[in-house]
Amino acid sequence: MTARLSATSPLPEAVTAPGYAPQAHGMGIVHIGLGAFHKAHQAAYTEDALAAAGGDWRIFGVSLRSPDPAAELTPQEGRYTLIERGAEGTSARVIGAIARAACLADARAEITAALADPATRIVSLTVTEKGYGIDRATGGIDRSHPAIAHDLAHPDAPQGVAGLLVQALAARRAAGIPAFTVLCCDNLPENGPMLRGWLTDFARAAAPDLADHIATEVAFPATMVDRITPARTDATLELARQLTGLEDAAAVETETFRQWVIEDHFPTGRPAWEAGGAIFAADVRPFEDMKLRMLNGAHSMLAYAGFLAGHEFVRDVMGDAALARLVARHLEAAAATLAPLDGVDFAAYATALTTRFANPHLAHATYQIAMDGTEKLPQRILAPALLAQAQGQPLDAFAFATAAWMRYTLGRHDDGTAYALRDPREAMLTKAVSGADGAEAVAGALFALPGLVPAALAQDATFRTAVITRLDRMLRDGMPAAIAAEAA
Ligand code: CS2
Repeated sequence: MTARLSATSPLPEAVTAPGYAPQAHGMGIVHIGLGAFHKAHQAAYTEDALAAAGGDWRIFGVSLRSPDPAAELTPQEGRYTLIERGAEGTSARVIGAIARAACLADARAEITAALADPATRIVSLTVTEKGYGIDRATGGIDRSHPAIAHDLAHPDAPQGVAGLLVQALAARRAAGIPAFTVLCCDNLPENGPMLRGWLTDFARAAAPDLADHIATEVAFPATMVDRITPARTDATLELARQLTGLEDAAAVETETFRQWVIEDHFPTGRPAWEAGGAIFAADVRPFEDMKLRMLNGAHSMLAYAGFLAGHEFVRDVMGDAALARLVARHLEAAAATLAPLDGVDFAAYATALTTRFANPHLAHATYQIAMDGTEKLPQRILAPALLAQAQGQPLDAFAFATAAWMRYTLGRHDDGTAYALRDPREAMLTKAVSGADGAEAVAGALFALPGLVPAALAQDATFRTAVITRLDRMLRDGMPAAIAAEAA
């Protein structure tokens, strides 16, 4: 029987072990959202920071709902194999930065205590766009979000990010302990300031005394995070077994590329993340815009079009010449909406993205990226479309991406096979399009949904026509033909 990975496992020479003694370092970060992306990104940077500069910065990884991450990591004393895959080959390292892992439902008292502990100086977050409960129209809380509704009603037993943070910040303030820094690592525009406004709004409703403290004294540095990390599959675990000779239930596969741009505002200190290549910038927004509109925007477009054209993985999309041309067109259109950024060549960034998307070793499912469209479209597709419209630039790429998403909301392939939308607003979408017959009716129903497509686009005849014409082609001729016509 193969032995299970642990802190004392001997590792083959080709596998990199932690370059420091993990147990000699205390915890300084509570991370909420213990998924593959955190393990491939922030934990890897923290690993490099610990090896280069030390400090009590190990991570307490928390999942809000799923017991799986802790069940996988705990028997391995937090260790896991990070498999990095690029054209240049595959390499593996064992990460020691996660000291402890727990699920809120099983370890509430311990998690609450860690959040209130003076040793915890940073609370970082990767709960995905839909995890917070942000009303995008106002930037405040969405009271219909299940976690927000629950936490307002049960402030002493919160289940969501807002309730946990406010409870912990209140306890720290009452005990005279400085607030931790809140570090949002999700793909949201201006994620730091956005989170500050949102949490302040929650506090106004749940703990009014705390609202000013959050608005003015708690640090919310903005970040741009990037590393393409597909969901783990059995193949990942098998690869980890081959590379390490060990059983590892928590292994993660990712690309070799990684990027992290962070606003350097950490009043209670931070790890030396620059040791891992993190860039500290005074203004993260231009990097965030570039990444959201180019990488994530192209990702969403190719996910809807690719999934409906029968491409399972992003690398298959890049092997479809017509669709690859549309990816290039999308990247160019998105880049045209950006203000120039010193030292960054958007054309070179676009070329690098096409190489990353084509990575033959990454099985990144189009269906995975297609998830949660209503949470992703605003910053990825609709915001740049608005800018392109205002600047008199062509809208074709954005109209095609919007039409592909609309086609996806119908929940069935051209041959009638059904699939789940996997969107927090699935019920609303399904209701809107049910009974809508033809492109004009479907687009009309989706354009009319509250709080999704900005009025300036939804009511613009040029954009509407551009979307409807494309959706009509997708519905009549099928996605492959629509792609071919678009790329011609
Ligand atoms: C993807 C992102 O699933 C998605 O929506 O666009 O997860 C993407 O892979 C990352 O942002 C890359 O850094």
